[in-house]
Amino acid sequence: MFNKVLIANRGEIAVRILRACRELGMQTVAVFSDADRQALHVRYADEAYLLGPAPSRDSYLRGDRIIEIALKSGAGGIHPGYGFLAERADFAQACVDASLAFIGPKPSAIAAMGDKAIARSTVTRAGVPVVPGTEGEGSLSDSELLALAPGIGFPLLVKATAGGGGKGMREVRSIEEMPSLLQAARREAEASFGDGNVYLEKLLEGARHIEIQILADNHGNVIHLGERECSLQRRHQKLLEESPSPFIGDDDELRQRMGAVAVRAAQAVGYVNAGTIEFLVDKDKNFFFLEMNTRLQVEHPVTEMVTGVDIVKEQIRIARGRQMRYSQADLHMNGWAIECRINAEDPYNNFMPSTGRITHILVATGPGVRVDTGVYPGFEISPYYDSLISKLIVWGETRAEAIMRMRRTLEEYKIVGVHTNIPFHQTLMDSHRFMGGQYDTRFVEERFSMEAAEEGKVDRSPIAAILATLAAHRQTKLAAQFISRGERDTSNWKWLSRWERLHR
Ligand code: MV4
Repeated sequence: MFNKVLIANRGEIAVRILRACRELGMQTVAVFSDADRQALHVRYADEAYLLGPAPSRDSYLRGDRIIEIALKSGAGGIHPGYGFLAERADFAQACVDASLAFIGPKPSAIAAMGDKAIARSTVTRAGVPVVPGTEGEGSLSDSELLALAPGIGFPLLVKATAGGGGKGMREVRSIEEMPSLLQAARREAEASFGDGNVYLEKLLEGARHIEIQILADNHGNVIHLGERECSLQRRHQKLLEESPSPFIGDDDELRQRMGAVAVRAAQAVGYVNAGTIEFLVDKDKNFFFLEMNTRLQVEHPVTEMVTGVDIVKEQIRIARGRQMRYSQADLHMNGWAIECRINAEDPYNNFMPSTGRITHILVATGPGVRVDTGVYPGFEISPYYDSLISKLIVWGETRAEAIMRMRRTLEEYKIVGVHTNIPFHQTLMDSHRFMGGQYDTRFVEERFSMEAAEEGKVDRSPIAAILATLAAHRQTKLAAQFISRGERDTSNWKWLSRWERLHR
């Protein structure tokens, strides 16, 4: 059994995992790239080793080097976090071959769920409902797909079997446009995954994207931790998640049915450790399996806030062969949690990534607030990795309290030096459809605009003056005190009355 963990990741998730290790009394090993010499995860760990140059393929994707470092440092377990090597069956196998515990599922479960066509047929055999589409595990030619399409019906989606997250996906509205869209999907899948294989699914329009967190140990126990609502996305990047889902709300019967189905899907591949089953839920509350993510997810904190379970600690215990500390009967969802992903990007300029040095941060704190971050003042945001700089998570007794708290927290949070999408989240918090929980997967792209925020926009010149002062005093710690609260209408009274009107 291991007492030392290597964290094969960076940024906020590496810090999150380091904290769990520390609380469990375990020793930690960090790895880092040239671009991350000054990173927080390096400072937090007991030991840290350089992997190589900044590009991921030369650093965080170097499974061979990471295993070598684990063996050299005496780490007995490797936590992959999310992204990078987290869902690579070959890496999980290489860990096992080196007698290292991969803190995640078995390689066979990663592989079975990694091929979306195999995942569909495997869970179907276990009685899990899937969206109508092509069946079986083999690859189908264009002519076979064209012959099957009318039976499925239009509109439909062409999806990459190696895909997930929307890459290599094409919407097809008629048989005429299908041949060229099949080619486009195959080309994109080939370029992204080195595998051009595709399958078909009927397109479900206006559906919600809701996922169920599960945990499974090596003793045959599998439990679910309720759902997360993930419909607020832009170009397949999630921006905000909440738990419970406002669509499921107090329909505990639906929650338990979806949870039981998620448990069955996990059992179908002999799943162990933390995982997530994604569902599409239509307006009549019919739900369909989409795919399983065989990793810890970015948005796991909202589930932690409402269930009280520390998912990362539980992952480590499970990997050490222990029994889970919870049974299904122990788990209850308490209150409401919302997570805003704070990205270094400009919401006023088509969400363009923003790089540069963070000069000042005023962190939001206070009751019911959690901030998971990998940055600090002085840290340089490089273009090499994703733009997530922190996650702002709030808890409230009710959804209304959580939204009020998120508004307050977004007001408090100041990051100077790079653009962030904080104004996007503030606009979202003011949106009537968000307040009412009435949104689906197309909301951000089709019905939401930053213009609404621009409308009542005030003269920003005082802020410019303050920032100029800040720049002049950047050497002094005092300068941070000058960051103003901004001229936004910060009164909650107007907002409260809106809320009440909406719920009359
Ligand atoms: C779908 C779908 C509708 N019908 N499948 C997107 C990423 C991947 N996890 C699966 N995804 C979807 N699959 C069927 N049969 C809707 C989505 C979807 C989506 C689609 C377009 C734009 C944004 C979206 C956000 C979430 C899910």
